[in-house]
Amino acid sequence: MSRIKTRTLCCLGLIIIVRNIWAYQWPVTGDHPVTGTLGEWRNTPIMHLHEGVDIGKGEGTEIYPSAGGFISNSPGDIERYQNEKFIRVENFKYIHIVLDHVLLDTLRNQVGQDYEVTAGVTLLGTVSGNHLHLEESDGALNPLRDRGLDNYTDGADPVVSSIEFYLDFMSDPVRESSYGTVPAGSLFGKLDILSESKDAQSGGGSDTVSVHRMNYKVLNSAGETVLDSGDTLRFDSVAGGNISFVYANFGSRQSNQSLYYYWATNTQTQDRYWNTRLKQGEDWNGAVAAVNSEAAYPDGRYTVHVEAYDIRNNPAVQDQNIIVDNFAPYVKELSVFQNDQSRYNASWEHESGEMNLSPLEGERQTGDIKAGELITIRAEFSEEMEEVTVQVQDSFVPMAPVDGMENRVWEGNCLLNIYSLNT
Ligand SMILES: [Ca+2]
Ligand SMILES: [Ca+2]
Ligand SMILES: [Ca+2]
Repeated sequence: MSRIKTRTLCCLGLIIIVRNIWAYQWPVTGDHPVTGTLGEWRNTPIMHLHEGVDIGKGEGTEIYPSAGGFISNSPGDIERYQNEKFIRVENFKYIHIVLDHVLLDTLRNQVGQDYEVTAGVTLLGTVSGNHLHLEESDGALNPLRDRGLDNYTDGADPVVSSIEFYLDFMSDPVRESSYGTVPAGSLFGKLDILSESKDAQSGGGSDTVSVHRMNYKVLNSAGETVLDSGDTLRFDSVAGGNISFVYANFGSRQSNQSLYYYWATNTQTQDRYWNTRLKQGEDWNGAVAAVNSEAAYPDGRYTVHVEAYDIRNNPAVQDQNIIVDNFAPYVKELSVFQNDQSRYNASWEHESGEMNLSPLEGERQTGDIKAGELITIRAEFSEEMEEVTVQVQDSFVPMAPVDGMENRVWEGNCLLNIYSLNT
């Protein structure tokens, strides 16, 4: 027993040590407000995803290495780096700084030699503007992650402020934007979901930074989740990311450094879409359905739910009610009753993969329909109907839904004058 106890304690001790080693200190002392996060829209000098974290400290703030190691600027390029205002220590890059004179002289005198700095001790320089940009592995790592910058906290929630739909044309944002938004009341085909969203940072940081991740869900009218995208956008890294897949950049949906229109349907590296016409059981870019009965999202009412999170998992959600309408409705079954007895019944279904209607086996015509007496007509449709018109002889039969909120089964009564009924 005592041996097992001792080993468990050793393991716990090891875990604590590893955590401390993996976190690294902030490159500035005192408070460290975050004013920019990984993955934000930038156009300086060209459009790209923000590759680091901005720490909002004013001009003259001293900068020390977050982690020790060797300065990895090429020594012969020190003058150039001084002009471009950055220094690289191992895989960390400190940008927008005035290099320290002592450090600069040392580097000039040691051209061709490795120069080692100590975390939190060696003065690298001072902030040249209103913030320090800290980059880790050229944007392949997020410094705000667990075991990144030590004791990073953020209690301010992100927000998702809009959900819009656009027709998707693969890798062609110009064509997407030229069609404008698609009304949520009649969505069809392949769609892109565009969502304005942003995060805020507590501790004196900016209230217009990028969210850390985003996903979308589609819920049917019963509230069941019929599509869960998982994280589409996620800024653990921006290496290899394509900014055109992440942000909208057109007309009234022009993203900028503090306004973010995210394509929630895309990933950083893939232009995707939500195919509202997808066949059941297919991947997102698989085969399409020909009829409602084989569709993953049969025509009807749904709710699209966009979720965004910051890197501390503070959430934001927004719902948008929509109607999906990819298929023309058809009559699945028609019945005629008189005196509570079935007098006529016929039903149809689409032939698999085709749009032809075929009578089902067992179509039958039963009994006589008597003139001069009321008949009840019941029609069941392949999907929810807004309005149904039935004409018998020269008059219209008032029809009303009889299946609650479903609006698929409609009934109406009329008086039959002539001994015949054509359907
Ligand atoms: Ca936040
Ligand atoms: Ca897309
Ligand atoms: Ca329809």
